[in-house]
Amino acid sequence: MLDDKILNFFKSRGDGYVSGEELSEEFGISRTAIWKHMEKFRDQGYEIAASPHLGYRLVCVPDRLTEVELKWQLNTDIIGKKIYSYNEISSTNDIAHKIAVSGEGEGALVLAEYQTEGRGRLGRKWLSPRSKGVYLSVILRPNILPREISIITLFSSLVVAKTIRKEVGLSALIKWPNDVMINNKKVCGILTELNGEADRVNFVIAGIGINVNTKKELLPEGASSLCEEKGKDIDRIGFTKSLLVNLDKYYKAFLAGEMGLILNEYKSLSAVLDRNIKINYHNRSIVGHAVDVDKDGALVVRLDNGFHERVLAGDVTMLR
Ligand code: BT5
Repeated sequence: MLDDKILNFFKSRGDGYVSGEELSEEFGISRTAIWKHMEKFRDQGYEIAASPHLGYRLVCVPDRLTEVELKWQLNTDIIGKKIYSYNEISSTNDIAHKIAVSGEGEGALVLAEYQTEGRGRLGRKWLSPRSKGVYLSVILRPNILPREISIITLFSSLVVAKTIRKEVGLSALIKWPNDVMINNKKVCGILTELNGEADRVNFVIAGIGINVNTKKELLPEGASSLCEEKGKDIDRIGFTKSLLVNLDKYYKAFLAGEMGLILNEYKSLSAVLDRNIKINYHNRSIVGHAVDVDKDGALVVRLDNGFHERVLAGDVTMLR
Protein backbone atom coordinates (compact mmCIF):
# COMPACT_ATOMS: atom_id res chain seq x y z
CA MET A 1 0.00 0.00 0.00
CA LEU A 2 1.35 3.42 -0.95
CA ASP A 3 0.58 4.98 2.45
CA ASP A 4 2.65 2.33 4.21
CA LYS A 5 5.51 2.73 1.73
CA ILE A 6 5.64 6.48 2.33
CA LEU A 7 5.59 6.02 6.11
CA ASN A 8 8.36 3.45 5.94
CA PHE A 9 10.38 5.77 3.73
CA PHE A 10 10.15 8.41 6.46
CA LYS A 11 11.16 5.93 9.13
CA SER A 12 14.20 4.84 7.15
CA ARG A 13 15.30 8.51 7.36
CA GLY A 14 15.09 8.57 11.16
CA ASP A 15 14.81 12.16 12.34
CA GLY A 16 15.76 13.74 9.02
CA TYR A 17 13.67 15.84 6.65
CA VAL A 18 12.55 14.47 3.30
CA SER A 19 11.83 17.00 0.57
CA GLY A 20 8.53 17.03 -1.28
CA GLU A 21 10.50 16.71 -4.50
CA GLU A 22 12.27 13.56 -3.34
CA LEU A 23 9.01 12.01 -2.22
CA SER A 24 7.25 12.79 -5.47
CA GLU A 25 10.13 11.32 -7.47
CA GLU A 26 10.41 8.22 -5.27
CA PHE A 27 6.70 7.41 -5.50
CA GLY A 28 5.92 8.88 -8.91
CA ILE A 29 3.16 11.17 -7.68
CA SER A 30 2.68 14.94 -7.70
CA ARG A 31 3.66 17.19 -4.83
CA THR A 32 -0.01 17.98 -4.28
CA ALA A 33 -0.67 14.26 -3.92
CA ILE A 34 2.18 14.03 -1.40
CA TRP A 35 0.64 16.90 0.56
CA LYS A 36 -2.69 15.03 0.60
CA HIS A 37 -0.98 11.92 2.00
CA MET A 38 0.57 14.06 4.75
CA GLU A 39 -2.85 15.42 5.66
CA LYS A 40 -4.21 11.89 5.80
CA PHE A 41 -1.37 10.76 8.08
CA ARG A 42 -2.04 13.72 10.37
CA ASP A 43 -5.69 12.72 10.55
CA GLN A 44 -4.54 9.28 11.65
CA GLY A 45 -2.54 10.83 14.49
CA TYR A 46 0.93 11.04 12.93
CA GLU A 47 2.78 14.21 13.81
CA ILE A 48 4.51 15.54 10.71
CA ALA A 49 6.54 18.71 10.69
CA ALA A 50 6.64 20.67 7.44
CA SER A 51 9.22 23.24 6.43
CA PRO A 52 9.00 25.20 3.17
CA HIS A 53 12.70 24.68 2.45
CA LEU A 54 13.41 21.28 3.95
CA GLY A 55 10.23 19.32 3.32
CA TYR A 56 8.57 16.95 5.76
CA ARG A 57 9.74 15.20 8.90
CA LEU A 58 8.04 12.42 10.88
CA VAL A 59 7.98 13.64 14.48
CA CYS A 60 5.97 10.91 16.14
CA VAL A 61 3.65 8.05 15.35
CA PRO A 62 0.21 7.49 16.91
CA ASP A 63 -0.19 5.09 19.81
CA ARG A 64 -2.04 2.54 17.67
CA LEU A 65 -1.18 -1.10 17.04
CA THR A 66 -1.41 -0.96 13.26
CA GLU A 67 0.09 -3.27 10.68
CA VAL A 68 2.50 -0.67 9.34
CA GLU A 69 3.91 0.18 12.78
CA LEU A 70 4.17 -3.38 14.02
CA LYS A 71 5.75 -4.70 10.84
CA TRP A 72 8.43 -2.05 10.66
CA GLN A 73 11.73 -3.93 11.11
CA LEU A 74 9.91 -6.79 12.80
CA ASN A 75 12.42 -9.58 12.91
CA THR A 76 10.32 -12.76 13.02
CA ASP A 77 10.09 -15.89 10.87
CA ILE A 78 6.57 -17.10 11.63
CA ILE A 79 4.66 -14.71 13.86
CA GLY A 80 3.17 -11.59 12.28
CA LYS A 81 3.87 -12.33 8.64
CA LYS A 82 0.25 -11.31 8.16
CA ILE A 83 -1.31 -8.74 10.48
CA TYR A 84 -5.00 -7.85 10.66
CA SER A 85 -5.42 -4.78 12.81
CA TYR A 86 -8.84 -3.44 13.82
CA ASN A 87 -10.06 -0.42 15.66
CA GLU A 88 -13.00 -2.27 17.18
CA ILE A 89 -14.19 -5.87 16.87
CA SER A 90 -16.10 -8.43 18.90
CA SER A 91 -13.16 -10.60 19.95
CA THR A 92 -9.79 -11.12 18.30
CA ASN A 93 -10.14 -14.86 18.97
CA ASP A 94 -13.44 -14.97 17.07
CA ILE A 95 -12.06 -13.10 14.06
CA ALA A 96 -8.84 -15.15 14.05
CA HIS A 97 -10.98 -18.28 14.11
CA LYS A 98 -12.96 -17.09 11.07
CA ILE A 99 -9.82 -16.17 9.18
CA ALA A 100 -8.19 -19.52 10.01
CA VAL A 101 -11.26 -21.45 8.85
CA SER A 102 -10.98 -19.69 5.51
CA GLY A 103 -7.41 -20.96 5.22
CA GLU A 104 -5.15 -18.25 6.63
CA GLY A 105 -1.72 -19.58 7.48
CA GLU A 106 0.23 -20.02 10.65
CA GLY A 107 1.54 -16.93 12.39
CA ALA A 108 -1.19 -14.58 11.17
CA LEU A 109 -2.18 -12.08 13.85
CA VAL A 110 -5.40 -10.32 14.69
CA LEU A 111 -5.22 -7.24 16.91
CA ALA A 112 -7.85 -4.80 18.13
CA GLU A 113 -7.75 -1.48 19.93
CA TYR A 114 -11.05 -2.41 21.55
CA GLN A 115 -13.09 -5.59 21.90
CA THR A 116 -16.82 -5.39 22.45
CA GLU A 117 -16.98 -9.05 23.50
CA GLY A 118 -13.52 -9.90 24.78
CA ARG A 119 -13.66 -13.41 26.21
CA GLY A 120 -12.04 -15.27 29.07
CA ARG A 121 -12.37 -19.00 29.75
CA LEU A 122 -15.68 -20.71 30.52
CA GLY A 123 -17.82 -17.88 29.18
CA ARG A 124 -16.19 -15.25 31.35
CA LYS A 125 -15.57 -11.75 30.06
CA TRP A 126 -12.29 -9.99 29.32
CA LEU A 127 -12.48 -6.24 29.78
CA SER A 128 -10.67 -4.44 26.96
CA PRO A 129 -10.45 -0.68 27.59
CA ARG A 130 -9.85 1.17 24.34
CA SER A 131 -6.29 1.70 23.11
CA LYS A 132 -4.79 0.92 26.49
CA GLY A 133 -4.09 -2.78 26.30
CA VAL A 134 -2.78 -5.37 23.88
CA TYR A 135 -5.54 -7.64 22.65
CA LEU A 136 -4.24 -10.08 20.09
CA SER A 137 -4.77 -13.56 18.71
CA VAL A 138 -2.36 -15.62 16.71
CA ILE A 139 -3.18 -18.53 14.43
CA LEU A 140 -0.92 -21.56 14.95
CA ARG A 141 -0.96 -24.85 13.10
CA PRO A 142 1.29 -27.11 15.18
CA ASN A 143 1.40 -30.84 14.67
CA ILE A 144 0.11 -31.76 18.13
CA LEU A 145 -2.68 -33.79 19.65
CA PRO A 146 -5.70 -31.99 21.12
CA ARG A 147 -4.68 -33.02 24.64
CA GLU A 148 -1.38 -31.19 24.19
CA ILE A 149 -3.01 -27.80 23.71
CA SER A 150 -2.08 -26.66 27.23
CA ILE A 151 1.50 -26.41 26.00
CA ILE A 152 0.50 -23.47 23.82
CA THR A 153 -0.92 -21.63 26.84
CA LEU A 154 2.18 -22.56 28.78
CA PHE A 155 4.73 -21.07 26.42
CA SER A 156 2.52 -18.06 25.63
CA SER A 157 2.37 -17.15 29.32
CA LEU A 158 6.14 -17.60 29.56
CA VAL A 159 6.57 -15.27 26.58
CA VAL A 160 4.41 -12.59 28.19
CA ALA A 161 6.21 -12.82 31.55
CA LYS A 162 9.64 -12.68 29.89
CA THR A 163 8.67 -9.72 27.71
CA ILE A 164 7.38 -7.77 30.72
CA ARG A 165 10.60 -8.50 32.61
CA LYS A 166 12.79 -7.42 29.70
CA GLU A 167 10.86 -4.42 28.40
CA VAL A 168 9.32 -3.04 31.57
CA GLY A 169 11.64 -4.38 34.26
CA LEU A 170 8.87 -5.72 36.50
CA SER A 171 8.97 -9.11 38.23
CA ALA A 172 6.16 -10.81 36.34
CA LEU A 173 5.25 -14.35 37.44
CA ILE A 174 3.03 -16.96 35.81
CA LYS A 175 -0.03 -18.14 37.65
CA TRP A 176 -0.86 -21.51 36.17
CA PRO A 177 -2.54 -22.09 33.82
CA ASN A 178 -3.14 -18.82 31.97
CA ASP A 179 -2.47 -15.68 33.99
CA VAL A 180 0.53 -13.42 34.31
CA MET A 181 0.76 -11.56 37.59
CA ILE A 182 2.73 -8.65 38.97
CA ASN A 183 2.72 -8.07 42.73
CA ASN A 184 -0.05 -10.66 42.97
CA LYS A 185 -2.30 -8.78 40.57
CA LYS A 186 -3.45 -10.05 37.19
CA VAL A 187 -2.04 -8.10 34.24
CA CYS A 188 -2.54 -10.69 31.51
CA GLY A 189 -4.86 -13.55 30.62
CA ILE A 190 -4.53 -16.10 27.86
CA LEU A 191 -7.31 -17.92 26.06
CA THR A 192 -6.16 -20.82 23.89
CA GLU A 193 -8.80 -22.38 21.66
CA LEU A 194 -8.60 -25.34 19.37
CA ASN A 195 -10.22 -26.34 16.12
CA GLY A 196 -9.94 -30.00 15.29
CA GLU A 197 -11.26 -33.49 15.79
CA ALA A 198 -10.76 -36.04 18.57
CA ASP A 199 -7.28 -36.97 17.41
CA ARG A 200 -6.29 -34.09 15.16
CA VAL A 201 -5.64 -30.37 15.50
CA ASN A 202 -6.53 -28.19 12.51
CA PHE A 203 -5.39 -24.98 14.15
CA VAL A 204 -5.00 -23.31 17.50
CA ILE A 205 -5.87 -19.72 18.34
CA ALA A 206 -3.74 -18.28 21.11
CA GLY A 207 -5.48 -15.16 22.45
CA ILE A 208 -3.45 -12.86 24.66
CA GLY A 209 -4.81 -9.89 26.60
CA ILE A 210 -2.40 -7.61 28.45
CA ASN A 211 -3.25 -4.50 30.46
CA VAL A 212 -0.54 -2.10 29.39
CA ASN A 213 -1.51 1.53 30.04
CA THR A 214 -4.89 0.75 31.58
CA LYS A 215 -6.01 2.68 34.64
CA LYS A 216 -6.99 0.50 37.59
CA GLU A 217 -10.49 2.01 37.78
CA LEU A 218 -11.30 0.38 34.44
CA LEU A 219 -10.22 -3.07 35.59
CA PRO A 220 -11.86 -5.65 37.83
CA GLU A 221 -10.86 -6.24 41.44
CA GLY A 222 -7.51 -8.00 41.70
CA ALA A 223 -6.27 -6.75 38.32
CA SER A 224 -3.62 -4.20 37.42
CA SER A 225 -1.62 -2.97 34.45
CA LEU A 226 2.02 -2.53 33.52
CA CYS A 227 1.64 1.25 33.75
CA GLU A 228 0.05 1.12 37.22
CA GLU A 229 2.76 -1.19 38.53
CA LYS A 230 5.60 0.72 36.88
CA GLY A 231 4.25 4.17 37.68
CA LYS A 232 4.59 5.43 34.11
CA ASP A 233 3.20 4.88 30.63
CA ILE A 234 4.65 2.09 28.52
CA ASP A 235 5.44 2.27 24.78
CA ARG A 236 2.67 -0.03 23.56
CA ILE A 237 4.07 -0.47 20.05
CA GLY A 238 7.60 -1.28 21.22
CA PHE A 239 6.28 -3.66 23.86
CA THR A 240 4.04 -5.49 21.37
CA LYS A 241 6.87 -5.88 18.86
CA SER A 242 9.11 -7.38 21.51
CA LEU A 243 6.25 -9.71 22.49
CA LEU A 244 5.95 -10.89 18.88
CA VAL A 245 9.68 -11.51 18.60
CA ASN A 246 9.62 -13.60 21.79
CA LEU A 247 6.54 -15.47 20.67
CA ASP A 248 8.32 -16.32 17.44
CA LYS A 249 11.41 -17.46 19.33
CA TYR A 250 9.57 -19.70 21.79
CA TYR A 251 7.21 -21.12 19.20
CA LYS A 252 10.19 -22.13 17.07
CA ALA A 253 11.87 -23.67 20.14
CA PHE A 254 8.67 -25.60 20.79
CA LEU A 255 8.52 -26.84 17.18
CA ALA A 256 12.18 -27.85 17.43
CA GLY A 257 11.32 -30.10 20.39
CA GLU A 258 12.98 -27.98 23.06
CA MET A 259 10.15 -28.43 25.52
CA GLY A 260 12.56 -29.31 28.33
CA LEU A 261 14.21 -25.89 28.15
CA ILE A 262 10.88 -24.10 27.91
CA LEU A 263 9.57 -25.97 30.95
CA ASN A 264 12.62 -25.13 33.02
CA GLU A 265 12.24 -21.45 32.27
CA TYR A 266 8.53 -21.66 32.92
CA LYS A 267 9.04 -23.29 36.31
CA SER A 268 11.55 -20.64 37.34
CA LEU A 269 8.84 -17.99 36.81
CA SER A 270 5.92 -19.87 38.32
CA ALA A 271 3.91 -18.16 41.07
CA VAL A 272 2.23 -21.43 41.95
CA LEU A 273 4.93 -24.08 42.30
CA ASP A 274 5.93 -25.03 45.80
CA ARG A 275 2.87 -23.29 47.20
CA ASN A 276 -0.18 -24.61 49.00
CA ILE A 277 -3.09 -24.08 46.69
CA LYS A 278 -6.71 -24.80 46.04
CA ILE A 279 -7.83 -25.62 42.49
CA ASN A 280 -11.39 -25.47 41.26
CA TYR A 281 -12.08 -27.51 38.15
CA HIS A 282 -15.03 -29.42 36.70
CA ASN A 283 -17.23 -28.43 39.64
CA ARG A 284 -14.86 -29.89 42.17
CA SER A 285 -12.04 -28.50 44.16
CA ILE A 286 -8.87 -29.95 45.60
CA VAL A 287 -6.38 -28.64 48.11
CA GLY A 288 -2.73 -29.56 48.11
CA HIS A 289 0.85 -28.59 47.41
CA ALA A 290 1.83 -27.69 43.82
CA VAL A 291 4.91 -29.81 43.11
CA ASP A 292 5.43 -29.77 39.35
CA VAL A 293 4.26 -28.76 35.88
CA ASP A 294 4.76 -31.70 33.52
CA LYS A 295 5.57 -31.81 29.81
CA ASP A 296 1.87 -31.67 28.87
CA GLY A 297 1.46 -28.45 30.84
CA ALA A 298 -0.47 -30.21 33.63
CA LEU A 299 -0.07 -29.08 37.22
CA VAL A 300 0.92 -31.88 39.57
CA VAL A 301 -0.54 -31.45 43.04
CA ARG A 302 0.38 -33.48 46.13
CA LEU A 303 -2.77 -33.96 48.14
CA ASP A 304 -2.85 -34.05 51.92
CA ASN A 305 -3.26 -37.83 51.82
CA GLY A 306 0.06 -38.13 49.96
CA PHE A 307 -1.41 -39.00 46.55
CA HIS A 308 -0.59 -36.92 43.50
CA GLU A 309 -3.14 -35.52 41.09
CA ARG A 310 -2.53 -34.10 37.61
CA VAL A 311 -4.79 -31.21 36.60
CA LEU A 312 -4.90 -29.90 33.03
CA ALA A 313 -6.89 -26.72 33.61
CA GLY A 314 -8.57 -24.97 36.50
CA ASP A 315 -8.68 -21.89 38.69
CA VAL A 316 -6.00 -21.64 41.35
CA THR A 317 -6.22 -19.85 44.67
CA MET A 318 -3.05 -19.51 46.71
CA LEU A 319 -3.28 -20.60 50.32
CA ARG A 320 -0.97 -19.60 53.14
C1 BT5 B 1 -8.57 -15.18 30.86
O1 BT5 B 1 -9.68 -15.90 31.21
O2 BT5 B 1 -7.83 -14.60 31.62
C2 BT5 B 1 -8.31 -15.14 29.34
C3 BT5 B 1 -8.36 -13.75 28.80
C4 BT5 B 1 -7.96 -13.71 27.34
C5 BT5 B 1 -8.18 -12.36 26.74
C6 BT5 B 1 -7.68 -12.27 25.33
S1 BT5 B 1 -7.74 -10.66 24.69
C7 BT5 B 1 -7.41 -11.21 23.09
C8 BT5 B 1 -8.21 -12.49 22.93
N1 BT5 B 1 -9.54 -12.23 22.47
C9 BT5 B 1 -10.45 -12.57 23.39
O3 BT5 B 1 -11.70 -12.43 23.25
N2 BT5 B 1 -9.85 -13.09 24.47
C10 BT5 B 1 -8.42 -13.13 24.31
P1 BT5 B 1 -10.04 -16.33 32.69
O4 BT5 B 1 -8.88 -17.03 33.33
O5 BT5 B 1 -11.31 -17.04 32.56
O6 BT5 B 1 -10.22 -14.96 33.45
C11 BT5 B 1 -11.34 -14.16 33.24
C12 BT5 B 1 -11.49 -13.29 34.47
O7 BT5 B 1 -10.41 -12.32 34.53
C13 BT5 B 1 -12.75 -12.47 34.48
O8 BT5 B 1 -13.81 -13.21 35.02
C14 BT5 B 1 -12.38 -11.29 35.38
O9 BT5 B 1 -12.45 -11.64 36.74
C15 BT5 B 1 -10.90 -11.10 35.07
N3 BT5 B 1 -10.67 -10.05 34.07
C16 BT5 B 1 -11.51 -9.61 33.08
N4 BT5 B 1 -10.92 -8.64 32.37
C17 BT5 B 1 -9.70 -8.46 32.91
C18 BT5 B 1 -8.61 -7.60 32.60
N5 BT5 B 1 -8.63 -6.74 31.58
N6 BT5 B 1 -7.51 -7.70 33.38
C19 BT5 B 1 -7.43 -8.58 34.40
N7 BT5 B 1 -8.43 -9.40 34.75
C20 BT5 B 1 -9.54 -9.35 34.00
